Amino acid sequence: MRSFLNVEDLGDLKEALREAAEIKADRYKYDTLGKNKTLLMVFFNNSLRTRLSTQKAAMNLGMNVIVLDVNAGAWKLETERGVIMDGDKSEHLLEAIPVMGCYCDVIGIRSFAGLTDRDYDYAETVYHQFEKYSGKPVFAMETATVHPLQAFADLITINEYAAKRGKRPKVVLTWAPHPKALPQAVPNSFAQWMLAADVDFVITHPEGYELDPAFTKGATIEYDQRKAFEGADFIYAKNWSCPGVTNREDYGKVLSKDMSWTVDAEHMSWTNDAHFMHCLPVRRGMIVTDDVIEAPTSLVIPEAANREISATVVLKRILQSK
Ligand code: AN0
Ligand code: CP
Repeated sequence: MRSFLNVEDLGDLKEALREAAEIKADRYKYDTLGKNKTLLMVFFNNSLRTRLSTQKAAMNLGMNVIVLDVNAGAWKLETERGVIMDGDKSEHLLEAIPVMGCYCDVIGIRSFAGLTDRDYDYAETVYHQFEKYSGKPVFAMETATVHPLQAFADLITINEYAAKRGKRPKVVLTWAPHPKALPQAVPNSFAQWMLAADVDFVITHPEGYELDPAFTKGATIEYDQRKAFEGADFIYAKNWSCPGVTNREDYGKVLSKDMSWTVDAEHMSWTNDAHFMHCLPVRRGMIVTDDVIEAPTSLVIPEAANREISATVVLKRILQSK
């Protein structure tokens, strides 16, 4: 695997889940695979889980790790081509990327959507520049439109807990309110991965929040949140800003802060005693109430723990295919 962005990059999902279970049973099984190989993690945005779990995954495989926080100590980078660099940006990404490629064997990239230029974001411009100019295999640690390490960890978690229920699970992705504009990467990837998995999948959100059909084709969209929640085994909450599908000018905007969408105990009472999930970080009182996130059915911590597993599988695949 030279690039990890979409669910198809992983190939057969059942095989990937089998591999995840193997790693989970013995996470050091391949601890010499990465000897003298260096992972460079490049962060253009903040992170807690991705930073720690991906570094841990690399250490499980015996790799060395370098972390670069672009906005904390590196030169300010220009990303557009053809500009006169007379402002505050000292270096161009087109030099920085091949230089980064000189010092490592694999590169992970976190580069969120800017949420102002839909075409630029949805073309995955920054990620593809790393693919093209670094000379190394690359993987997404949340890029402009996707967060596949998260979606893979979510699938691993759903697979584990669905097995305990003994039925094909109903999984619901619900929009929930948030004070700031957030990217669509997490819901895009979650939808893409759920549609490739063996689950009944429903998406619910207020009108205007339709996700890009490239990620949701084939999913059931139910605008009535209560109807969507009925019979659900897993409730996956997430805020996202307007994807600009029905109205391009609204791209990246906060269209609603409707608190009736906050997942509380009453919402959960409509479900089949569902597990609550969220990728974290989460704002309590906005996305979910304290009692729901603290309930025994909440999976937010096991889900975060599985980030180490999804990252170990992905790095292992990258190392093995070199
Ligand atoms: C980010 C997002 O919504 O994409 C990261 C989530 C993993 N969240 C925030 O910026 C709060
Ligand atoms: N879920 C997730 O990716 O968290 P971080 O933004 O803290 O890495």
